[in-house]
Amino acid sequence: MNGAQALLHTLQTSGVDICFANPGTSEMHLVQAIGQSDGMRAVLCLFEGVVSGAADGYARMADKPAATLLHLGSGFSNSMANQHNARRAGVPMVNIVGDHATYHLQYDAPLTSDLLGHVHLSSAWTGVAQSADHLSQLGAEAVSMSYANGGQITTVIAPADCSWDPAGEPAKAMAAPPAEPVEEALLEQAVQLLGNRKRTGLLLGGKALRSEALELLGRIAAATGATLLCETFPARLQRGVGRVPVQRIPYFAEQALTFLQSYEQLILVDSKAPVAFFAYPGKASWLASESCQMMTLSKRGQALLPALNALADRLQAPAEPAQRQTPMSLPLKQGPLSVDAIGRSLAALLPDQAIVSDEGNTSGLGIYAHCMGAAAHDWLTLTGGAIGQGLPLALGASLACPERKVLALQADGSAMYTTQALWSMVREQTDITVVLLNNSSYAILNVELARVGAGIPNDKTLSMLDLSNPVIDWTSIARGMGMQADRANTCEEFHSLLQEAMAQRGPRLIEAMIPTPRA
Ligand SMILES: Cc1ncc(C[n+]2csc(CCOP(=O)(O)OP(=O)(O)O)c2C)c(N)n1
Ligand SMILES: [Mg+2]
Repeated sequence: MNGAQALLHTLQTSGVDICFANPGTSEMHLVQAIGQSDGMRAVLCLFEGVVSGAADGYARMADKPAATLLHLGSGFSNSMANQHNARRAGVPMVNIVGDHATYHLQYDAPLTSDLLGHVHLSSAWTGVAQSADHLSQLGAEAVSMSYANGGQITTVIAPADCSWDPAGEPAKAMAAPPAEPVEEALLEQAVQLLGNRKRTGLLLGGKALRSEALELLGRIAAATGATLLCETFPARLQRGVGRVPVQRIPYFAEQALTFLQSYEQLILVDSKAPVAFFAYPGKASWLASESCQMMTLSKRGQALLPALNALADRLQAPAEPAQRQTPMSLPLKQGPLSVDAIGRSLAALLPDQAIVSDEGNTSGLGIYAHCMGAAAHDWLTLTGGAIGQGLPLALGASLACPERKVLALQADGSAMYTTQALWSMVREQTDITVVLLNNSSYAILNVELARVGAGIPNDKTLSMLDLSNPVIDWTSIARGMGMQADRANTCEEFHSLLQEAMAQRGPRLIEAMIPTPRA
């Protein structure tokens, strides 16, 4: 057995059974070891941003890490934007990054770079292998540490000689670090705040947005009159019919300020204090009212369910939550296609237990609102704001949950960052429907341009936010990667294509031609 084979063995006995890969020469022994393994699924991705985004989507749905396989500093840095989104999502992920052989580094060959510098930007734990045996030991540690703090990114740097040198026994799997309990004093403080009759919001993020936690929070709301609020960009929100609904904080700062103004108290549950996504001249960054009292009940990675159970008990919460979502969809529209019409169709057609990867950007927010009363589903969003996440995330989510329909709500500009994901969706025979929202524009940036007060834009400025010259033909792009694709210009065409897609399995793309917003 060589170091690469020992590492593979250790990863698998540690529960890692899928690897999103874009390898190079320094990873050839690892590729060979994956090829020889029975239990490790290998998913080739044609850009590293697809690798990291897919590993994120996989982890959000499977609650365990995928491995990535990346090529030296340049390969790793190509994966960076979606590493960032994954870090913000708080998911477990295990990067395996090949490096030059230990004795080769001194020669500064062309692909040599500051690999640790790249890796440290997103990785909470990093190990650099010194030998073949050390490599599999680091594999065990990396998987274990990926579960720390509720989920984090770990990286094993694998010099080529550590992969090809002979190894002894593969390292044994290591237990995940235990979650810390929520402090007693904080539970007591929450009981006090929830009982003082002030207007209180429970601001939820992370794992507090899973259905089991939401049930408890809904009961706590029923006992106390508190309102359940949701961070603007949740990693995974379980919603739809039968679930406990939450109110999502708006994206635009002025709307968020108004939304939060009346809350005298905010109790943070696995979430951060609400701040504006960007600064705008003369506008507030801090979104809660100045007099709002804020407390953190639980932080990411703490044992949330026992704490919520204890809180519900102390408050003698009723068995039923304050609210439960009932079915809701609006009548379908006719005529030229619009975001509103897409939302209505989705609300009506989303199958039970669908997974939505929302990188719809300007279109996504409206469609989200429409789907409130759709069948029970999981909604995944752009946690770190670095676009190019939606398609890879859908790919990973689908591989984690192959029996569930995945819908990628995908804005056109963002889709161009990681289009290669379409190819892997086809190759892996995923059950993904991509709704490609073609507005031929960086629409949000037209809005932001006005909001930051940069002055009256001229044509040259506006051209930097415009995707209509030439218009991107998404139907052809998808077909070029082997994916069934159709274009919808009207509400009726869209609805019938979506209906067809929801009724069958397999990857396909619906290019939704929606109006181009004008600045
Ligand atoms: C990695 C990264 N690069 C650039 C940006 C800046 N940016 C934010 S939104 C956006 C354009 C989004 O356009 P599109 O995806 O078509 O969505 P639309 O606004 O049209 O709904 C850009 C370039 C970013 N957020 N992340
Ligand atoms: Mg667009």
